Amino acid sequence: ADPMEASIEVSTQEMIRRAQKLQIETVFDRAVTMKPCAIGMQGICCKNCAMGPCRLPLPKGGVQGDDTRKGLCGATPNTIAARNWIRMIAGGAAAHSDHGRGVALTFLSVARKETKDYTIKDPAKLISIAPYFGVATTVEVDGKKLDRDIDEIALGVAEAAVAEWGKTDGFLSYLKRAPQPLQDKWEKQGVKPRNIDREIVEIMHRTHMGVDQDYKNLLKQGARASIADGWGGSMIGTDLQDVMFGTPAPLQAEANLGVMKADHVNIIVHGHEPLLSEMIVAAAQSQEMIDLAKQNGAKGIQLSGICCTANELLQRHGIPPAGTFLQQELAIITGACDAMVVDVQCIFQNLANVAKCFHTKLITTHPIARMEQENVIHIEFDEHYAMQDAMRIVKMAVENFQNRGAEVMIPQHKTTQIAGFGVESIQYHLGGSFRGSYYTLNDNIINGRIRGIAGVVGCNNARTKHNEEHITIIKELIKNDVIVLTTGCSAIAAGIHGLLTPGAAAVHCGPGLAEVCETVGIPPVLHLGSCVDNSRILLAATEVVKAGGLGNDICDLPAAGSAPEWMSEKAISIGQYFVSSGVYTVFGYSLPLEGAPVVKDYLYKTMEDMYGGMWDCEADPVKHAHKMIAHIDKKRKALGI
Ligand code: BF8
Repeated sequence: ADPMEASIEVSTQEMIRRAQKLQIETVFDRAVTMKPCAIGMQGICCKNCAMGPCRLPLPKGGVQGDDTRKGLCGATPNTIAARNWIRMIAGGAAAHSDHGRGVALTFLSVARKETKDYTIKDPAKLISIAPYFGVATTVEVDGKKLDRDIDEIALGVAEAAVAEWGKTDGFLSYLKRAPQPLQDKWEKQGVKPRNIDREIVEIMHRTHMGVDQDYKNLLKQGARASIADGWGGSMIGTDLQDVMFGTPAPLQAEANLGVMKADHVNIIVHGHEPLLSEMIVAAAQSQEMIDLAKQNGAKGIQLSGICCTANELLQRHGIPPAGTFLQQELAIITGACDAMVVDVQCIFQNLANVAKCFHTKLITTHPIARMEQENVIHIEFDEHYAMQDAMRIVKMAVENFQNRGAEVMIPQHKTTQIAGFGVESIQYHLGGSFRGSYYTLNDNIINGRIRGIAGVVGCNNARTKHNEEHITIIKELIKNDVIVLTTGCSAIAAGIHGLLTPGAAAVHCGPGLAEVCETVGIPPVLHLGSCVDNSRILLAATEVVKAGGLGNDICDLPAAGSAPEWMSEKAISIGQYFVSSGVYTVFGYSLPLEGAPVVKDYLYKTMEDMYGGMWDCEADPVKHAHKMIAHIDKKRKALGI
């Protein structure tokens, strides 16, 4: 791979060069030698039964040609593309929601007082979510309303939250948080999720050989499962994480591979669930471990993160992200990573091969995500003994410091950023002093200083130039006075490229947005956390609706969504729940729909009539941003502003 072609980011380029010099294969090399399957890429390969895989002929120029061969069962391109699409949603919703389930079960242990390692750090948040689960927050004693005991509220919320995954009656509790017109649309379309697990299981059933054959019906179930992710598993996950670990507030931190320190023990946490990493923070900051690090010849312990675990630790503790999804192998190639601790999702199988070339201890911690290579250590994390497990892991990393090889090369690039925004802190910065809502934000959208709101989120993808699309799109949006909310690897990229500072406003923004950011003292790009925290964007959008003056539903807002370098199934689930919540959502790279133009049309156009939001895809980042801006302008016009 040509490092300059692989990434726009300097430390990434440096580390790719080093990997090549050391003859260590990375994702960037594999992207050259392994090309994607053209038929799969277009969404029309069906491998759901053993009469296949049936690879349907590609349409030419967007229309089906003379070759109308079908799958052996008769499946058409529409059925196959729709099935494949919603199976991606099932995969993505399952990943987010199983993460959320883990959080909910841990919270149940907290509420039952089975663990002492986790506590309730934000009781106010707990009290604010309790009513959605039907849990009372006050009691009447002698005709007086008194605050209910927080432990009782916790138990009520924990039991109700865990039940959301399998409840037998009614619909998901959090649907009530959406604007009423949106709830009405879901009702009318018949896509209100009943429980989280059921919608995912039903996708697997419907896409089994010979079940649902109507692409429209399949896509409806995809919408329903995605809503169960965004307004269910992910949202509950985010909320209960905030309750246990604290609701984020803006803080300063650094970003990029340069945060690793040659004279410190470097521990990198990678994956998604903060259950373990929160404990690793506590263990790494304990005097016992700091002393042990010094005894082992290090000056201290430097903790950093990769992927969404990085975002979780960043937003609550200011622990710096060492890199995005595509930098995970490179962090080990520095030769300075004493331990990489992983849990679930977005973890390269190749990490073990890279770790083998260095002293790095690669530690898996989750029973559902193990690696077979003999150099991988498995320390299963049990939330009942959380601190004990974390201390064991940190100790192993510290003792490994002295095994470092001579060749350590940490790229000397890092930036400063402000991260940790959320629904509450946006209200603090952009709310009004009398109306507690998003009044200042709405006011500035109405007066035109802020043209609109964009959510730019999601992965990196080795089929595109690392970070180029994220950064080009974000810059183009803020140049045109569109404020950006970001999560996931996109947020890490924005931090690495210096866009998460208040100072970025003067350099990159149009005059209106720059003025607002400078007055309020916020960056033009707000880091809202990890990928499950996209639920924060749904709630922020709902707050904007509530603050008034911009219509009465999310689809009325001058807003748009984007995942410029998406790669995971989770991204499709997120994209679909944004669309199903009324947001025009543009993906970069390519979507697996070209082989089924009818399905593509349904997602890109018909869905707008159903939910107010619709899909789009644009690989060119400048055009991509301008499609979003055009949509924002269309909504401004409709609002008469
Ligand atoms: O959940 S953005 S590459 S790390 S999938 Fe993975 Fe994509 Fe990164 Fe976070 Ni989200």
